[in-house]
Amino acid sequence: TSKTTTKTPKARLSTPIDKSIKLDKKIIKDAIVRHLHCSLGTDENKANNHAWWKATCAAVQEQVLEQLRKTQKSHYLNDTRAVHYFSAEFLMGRLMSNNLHNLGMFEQTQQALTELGVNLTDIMEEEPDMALGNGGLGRLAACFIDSLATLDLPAVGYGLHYEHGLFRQEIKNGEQIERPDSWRDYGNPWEICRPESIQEIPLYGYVETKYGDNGRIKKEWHPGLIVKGLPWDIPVVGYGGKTVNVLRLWQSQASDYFNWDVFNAGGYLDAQKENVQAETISKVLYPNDETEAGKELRLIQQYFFSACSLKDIIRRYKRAHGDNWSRFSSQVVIQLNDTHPAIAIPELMRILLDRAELDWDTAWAISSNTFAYTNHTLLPEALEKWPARMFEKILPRHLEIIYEINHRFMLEVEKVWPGNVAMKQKLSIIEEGSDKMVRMGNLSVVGSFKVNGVAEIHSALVKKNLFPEFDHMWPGKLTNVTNGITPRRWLKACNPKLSNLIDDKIGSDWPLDLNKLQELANYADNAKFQKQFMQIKFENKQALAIEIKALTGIDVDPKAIFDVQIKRLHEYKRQHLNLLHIMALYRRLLANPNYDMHPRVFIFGAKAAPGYKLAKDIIYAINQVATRINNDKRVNGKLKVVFLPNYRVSLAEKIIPAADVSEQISTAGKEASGTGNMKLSLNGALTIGTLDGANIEIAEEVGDENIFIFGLTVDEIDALHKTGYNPFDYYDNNREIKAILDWLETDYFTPGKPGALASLKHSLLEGGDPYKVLADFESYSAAHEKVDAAYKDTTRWAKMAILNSAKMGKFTSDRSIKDYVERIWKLEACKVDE
Ligand code: IMP
Ligand code: B1N
Repeated sequence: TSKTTTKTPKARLSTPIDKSIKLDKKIIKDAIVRHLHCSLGTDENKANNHAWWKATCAAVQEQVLEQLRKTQKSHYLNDTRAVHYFSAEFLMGRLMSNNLHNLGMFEQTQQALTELGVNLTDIMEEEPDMALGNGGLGRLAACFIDSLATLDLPAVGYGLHYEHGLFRQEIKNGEQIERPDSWRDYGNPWEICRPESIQEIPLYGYVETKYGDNGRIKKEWHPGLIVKGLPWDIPVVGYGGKTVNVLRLWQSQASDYFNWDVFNAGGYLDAQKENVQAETISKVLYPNDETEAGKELRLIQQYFFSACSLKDIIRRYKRAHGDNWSRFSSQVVIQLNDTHPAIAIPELMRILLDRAELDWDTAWAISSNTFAYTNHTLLPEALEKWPARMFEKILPRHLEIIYEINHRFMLEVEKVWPGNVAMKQKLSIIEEGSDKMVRMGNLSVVGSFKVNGVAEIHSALVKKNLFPEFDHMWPGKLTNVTNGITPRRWLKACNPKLSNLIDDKIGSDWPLDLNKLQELANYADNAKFQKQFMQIKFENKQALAIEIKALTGIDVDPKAIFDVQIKRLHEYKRQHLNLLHIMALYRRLLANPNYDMHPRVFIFGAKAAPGYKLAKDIIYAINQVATRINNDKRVNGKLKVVFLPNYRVSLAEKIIPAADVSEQISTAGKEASGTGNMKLSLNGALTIGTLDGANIEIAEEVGDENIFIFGLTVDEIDALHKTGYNPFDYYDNNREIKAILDWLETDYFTPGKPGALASLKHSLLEGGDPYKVLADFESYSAAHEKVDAAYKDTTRWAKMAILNSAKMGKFTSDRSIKDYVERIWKLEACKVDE
């Protein structure tokens, strides 16, 4: 089933790096020293790594800002249509290495620093990760803005300037502890504060109904609180260093506006309370990946950044087009990254109706041609619903507008299904019940001109299961754009040795045209190339082994198979399936010391949402099992288990180049796409995975012989539901499963604390095993035996690994962005002049 074709792009590729902007190392060296002296007030002798890092950032930022200025001028003069990517999360990670590579000045900077007696790799470790996201959804946004700039597309990312990003994870006695992330404690050299573009955002209050002279009803919202939105701009450097777009993140601040009365009446402290409330809005990122907490502050965050961003867009539009709204939706497209910014739909309607005083139909035509919506999950607990009462309190005018949108939508439903009350209940934006709820997914579909899922199978399930009636009402509105990753960060920057080998073999333009990697397939059987490829993998494993030792004290052998599962901890991702299999291997080794297996190191990285009990129990279980196995001489070094604390983008960049095996083992139908799967395969790891999300498309690209697929399919799981799934069938009939689950109840892994791991067993038996872990266990175990056999055949493994790298062309985020441009955004590239 291997296929290699990919459509020709519509958006033009940037020209390869222009030599003229490559700076020579003397200039870079002078700039770094100048910043050390003049910006940081230190010198070459006194400076520590942190100061060197800051001075180097400042030197790089000079180049970045020059290109930013040129880009903005060019977009302004050409009055370009632009995409505005609205996302509550941008998981940027570190920017130094990326910016240096994209500007084409990595080597020169490295040399300049070497001459100054400084190691670039060391000082890059000083940069805190910009962790303003939970996982895949936030990192996807970061890859997308990289590709947008690389393809010279006019684009702005809009989001929240959280003071604290995703919590820092510590492991104490095997358990996760959350610590605040303070990424800006010593300042962020990449961001620029723009007080000249502050916005004011109303909240709470009531709506007054007035009658205009023409007898028309006018609505006026009298807010109870106004907060300020202060924008911070992070330059986004495209590969080749020509286009530099911005990521604009909003910080909330108290507005002195409303508090004067209280203040003058002697209520200084009361006035301060409101300040605290206003400044709380952008304080902290909600750490729940794929579960909705339903908290008031979260809705306020969503409205705050959506409203600031819309005002910013409208200000820019009006500068070019005045009060003429007719061209708005041809100049502006807004992509909603899941429903988190969906409140922007009624907000734009409010501005058009109450401020611009347009009639409903005109306003709706503009609004519904402006928004497009990406769905990222089918999990019911992640589908956002807000109590109408909460809405009424915080955003009373928006609730009125939503009711009106729904009323008109219900008339459409009546036309398609006359007299069908059940259908109206099902499709309504308002869920009826004792507590009325606003369904943000339904609002997003009704208010957008396109809706997309993030991998073929996911988009098919969105059509078939989540929104089938919408697909019937508006054929063609629902579509697919398969996710992608930026090969600049996820191969060129994070795996320099492999990148150099690839450059030598096929030339250096693959970062802009990832299908070129296909040429590596010609060397898949070449013994010399295999040796070079596997030698680099080995050296990357040596480097990771040193990191593992430093972080956990555990010794691992780089000759073992490095088998990694790195992703948020969630039952549907089934880290516990991996753990049960590890326990099975351990048991087999204890029963038979000669059990034939190549030594394996299982490596985990995962954060659990702080309130997700079972997820935290699984982290604890992994750590306890790890401790027992790692200290058991009887396994004879054949088995090691490592849990790396505080998994984040910068740690991923170290693990991925060193991985042999990539665990992508979600229950079929649950992982919308996955993007870690693409990163690992691109770096030559072989996937053991289910037919879920983008794994299916990865299998299509690499061919069935170069991937280890196991487990139930979506259809088989549906069938199992119909016949009735009973996990006890597996417990009673499979002696290995029974022994492992019973083992969890003893104190074997938790000395003195029997039952400390019992919650896991209970969720898999009495709990009904909602994610079919036991049903897939045997097939998973069999697939691992195939992995072992394949690894022992070093030639075969090398060939498979090379072919994985070679066949990942489809999964560049440049292709995803080109798909968005063609199917949804209809944008044109805009070259930046010299
Ligand atoms: P923003 O519009 O708030 O993002 O601020 C930057 C803006 O400055 C650009 O988007 C342009 O609209 C504007 N700008 C940049 N260069 C020029 C110029 O040469 N003439 C007029 N406006 C410019
Ligand atoms: O989005 C990624 C996909 O590759 C993953 O498969 C998918 O799980 C992930 C609420 C989410 N879906 N939904 C979320 C995150 C935070 C939150 O508060 C939902 N994340 C995904 C990119 O498409």
